[in-house]
Amino acid sequence: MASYYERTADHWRTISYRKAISALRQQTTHIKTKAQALAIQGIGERLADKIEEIVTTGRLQRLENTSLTPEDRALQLFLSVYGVGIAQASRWVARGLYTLEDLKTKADLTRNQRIGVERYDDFRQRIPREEVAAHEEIVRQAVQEGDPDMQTIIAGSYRRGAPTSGDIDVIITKPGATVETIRSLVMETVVPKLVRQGFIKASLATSSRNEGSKWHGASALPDRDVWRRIDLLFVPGDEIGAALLYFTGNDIFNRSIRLLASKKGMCLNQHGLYKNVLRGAQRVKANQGCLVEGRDERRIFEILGVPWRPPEHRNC
Ligand code: TTP
Ligand code: MG
Repeated sequence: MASYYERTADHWRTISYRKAISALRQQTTHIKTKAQALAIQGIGERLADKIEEIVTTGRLQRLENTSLTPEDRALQLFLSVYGVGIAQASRWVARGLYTLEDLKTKADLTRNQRIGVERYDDFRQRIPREEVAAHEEIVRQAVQEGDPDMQTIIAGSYRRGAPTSGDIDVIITKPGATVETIRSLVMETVVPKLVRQGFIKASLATSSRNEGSKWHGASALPDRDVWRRIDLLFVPGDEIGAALLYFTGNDIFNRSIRLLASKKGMCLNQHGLYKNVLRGAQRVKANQGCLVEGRDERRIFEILGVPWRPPEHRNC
């Protein structure tokens, strides 16, 4: 609400929201009711109502109403296109672009964004569970034609038991294999083969940071014209436990288990659980620490002292 009022140059309301936010931040207990909110200096009736609404419903009607202007709607539309971030979306809106057609004809799109616009409806559709499995089956066959010992595992929301998924996350791994071995099999053999088969429709460029350990793209089943977002994740055998944990998510669960690790002087990431991690101010890591466990997902829970949570119970 504060940023909405800032955009509409309503200074008085902007300031009152800012004050309320900072007063809320300073509370040591969780504010759950209107009465608790009213007891805080700087929070009046109407703000207290909104706080209670957020706590009880998880949303705020008034905020949802702010997306009623054409600019707000355009911004939200552009932000939902694959490959588009807030800075780019805002620049397009400021230039007076409002529709996907405007983007196609008037914007200077990257290759990823062009695919995102052209396949907008496809990528927005949820993917039924059986279809996720069918995509993985095609990938698995191609992978195992190249190396019979290589395995594929579907992670993400599918592994958490979701009936539909936003994309398809496929881990490719093999005991003893390095990320280089897996990457070269996938990039030199599997992807070209699946492109020739017509299953892979497009490769999407990824940020250079993760270039080496994953491939992003789009795929479609032989009898269907709907393109799906698919990620192939290259996981060395030694890291499979930590990678399963990371790529199963969800992101909120990941955040809390990583925080727990850091409170115990350890560090958890997609490669492993590390101990003897030195931290300075703001918990910033001063060293990498030494690897305690990477291979076994259950062992990571044990070492952290957390009872095993099956993937279906990680929907936080
Ligand atoms: P996603 O595929 O983005 O999420 P998802 O599979 O849980 O849900 P969806 O059906 O919408 O695809 O990412 C897969 C997992 O990777 C996610 O569950 C947790 C992890 N992850 C993070 O921990 N942080 C992140 O910012 C992202 C993008 C993913
Ligand atoms: Mg996913």
